[in-house]
Amino acid sequence: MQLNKITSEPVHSSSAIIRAARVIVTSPGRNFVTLKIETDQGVYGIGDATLNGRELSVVSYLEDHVIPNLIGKDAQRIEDIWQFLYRGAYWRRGPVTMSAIAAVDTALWDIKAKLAGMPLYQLLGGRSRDGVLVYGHANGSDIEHTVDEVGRYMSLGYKAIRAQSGIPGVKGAYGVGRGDMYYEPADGTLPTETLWNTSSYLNFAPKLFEKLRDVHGFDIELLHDVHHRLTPIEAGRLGKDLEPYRLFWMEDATPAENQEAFKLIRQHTTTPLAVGEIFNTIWDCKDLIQNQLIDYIRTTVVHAGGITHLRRIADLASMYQVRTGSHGATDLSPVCMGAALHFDTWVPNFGIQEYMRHTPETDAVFPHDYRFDDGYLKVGDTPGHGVDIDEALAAKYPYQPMQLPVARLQDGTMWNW
Ligand code: CS2
Ligand code: MG
Repeated sequence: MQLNKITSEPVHSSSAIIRAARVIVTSPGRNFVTLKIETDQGVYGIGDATLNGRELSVVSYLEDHVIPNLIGKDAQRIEDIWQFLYRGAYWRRGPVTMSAIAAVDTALWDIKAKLAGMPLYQLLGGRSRDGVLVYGHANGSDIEHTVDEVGRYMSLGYKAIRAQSGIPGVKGAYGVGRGDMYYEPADGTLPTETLWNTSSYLNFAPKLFEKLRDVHGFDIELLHDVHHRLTPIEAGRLGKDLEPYRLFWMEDATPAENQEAFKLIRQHTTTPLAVGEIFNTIWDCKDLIQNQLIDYIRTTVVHAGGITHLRRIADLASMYQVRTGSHGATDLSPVCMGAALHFDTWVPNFGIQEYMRHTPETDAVFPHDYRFDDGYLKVGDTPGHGVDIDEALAAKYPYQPMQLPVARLQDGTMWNW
C-alpha cells in the first residue's frame, strides 16, 4: 500500500493530499480574509475567515497554528480534520478559533465537491427548494425615508425586508446607512462613538412599523434588528408593542450570554425571535433551542465552524421547529455567501437568508455564480461552492485597519453596540 510521505498514513485512491495553504487578505472597500487550500490533485478550495474588526487575529491563528497542521493531510477527510482542529486546540470554541476552523471546513467542502464534479448542495443531500428567500436592508434617516426605502426594495423584487431608521434623540442609531447603498458599520481605525437612548427607541420603533404597514400593507415580510440594546423586560414590551405589525422576526433583542433572559421575553410576546449571529458553536444555541425560546437561529458558515458544524446546529434546531436565518451582512465575504446558499438550498428547516449585497469591487475580487432573482438567491451548478478569488485583483486592495463602533448612554456609560 502506498503511504503518505509526510504522515505515513495509507493513501487511498480518492485521497487529495494538502500540499499548500495560504491566507489572502484584501480590502476592496472593506476587509476580507480568505483561506486557500491546494491539493496534489491540482484542485483547490477557498473558505471565508473574516471576523469584522478583528481580522488579523484569525490570520495569525490560521498561519501560525492551523496551516502547519494541514500540510500532508488528506483533504477528503473533512470530519477528521474538523475534529482534529476543534479537539486538538484544547482551547475550544470562541470566534477566532471557530472562524479559522470554518475557513478550513469551507475550503475542504469546496474541494470535495469539485473532486466529485458536483455543486456543493448535491453532496449535502440535494435541493430542498428552488431558490433561497432573502431579506434585504432598507434603512433611512427618519420614518419617511425608511418607508420610501422599503418601497424601493419592494420594487427591486424583495419579498422580505429589514427596516431600520434614524431615531430622534439617538446619535448614530444602529443600522442607518451613510452612503446610498446600505449600512456598513466598521468605519474607523478607532471605534466611532454612538449614543443610545432606550426610551426614545421604545417610543419610536412601533411608530415606524405602524407607518410601514399603513403604506405598504401586510403582503411583505418585515424584519427588525434591535442589535442587543434592550434588557429582557424592555424586549418583552417591544415585542408586544410590535405584535399588530406581524414582524417576521425581532432580532437580538437582548444580549444572549444569559439565555434564561429569553424566558422573560417569551412570557410577554408572540413576536418571533431571532438570535445567533455572534454565536460560534452548538453550545451557544443548545438551551435557547431546546427550551424553545427562539424561532430562528442566525449562526453562519464563517463564524460557527463551517458547513460541518452548521449542519449539526440546524439538525438540533429542526427537532424544535426552529428554522435557520443565517447572518449575511457585507462583512461576511461572497465566499461565505456562496457556501451559505448551498447550505440553504439543502437544509430542510430553512427560514430565510440575510443578503446585503457586496460592492462591485468586492464582487469583482470574488467571482461567483449565485444570482438574485425576484426576491430569491439562486446557486449555480459550478462544482464546489461556486465562488473563486481573483488573487491579482485582491492584491491591489491592501488591508485597512477598521473597527466597529461603540455605544454609550447619555451620561457616558458604556452600552452594547
Ligand atoms: C447585523 C450586522 O446584519 C446584521 O444583522 O447585526 O450588520 C452586524 O452588525 C455586523 O455583521 C457586525 O460586523
Ligand atoms: Mg444583526
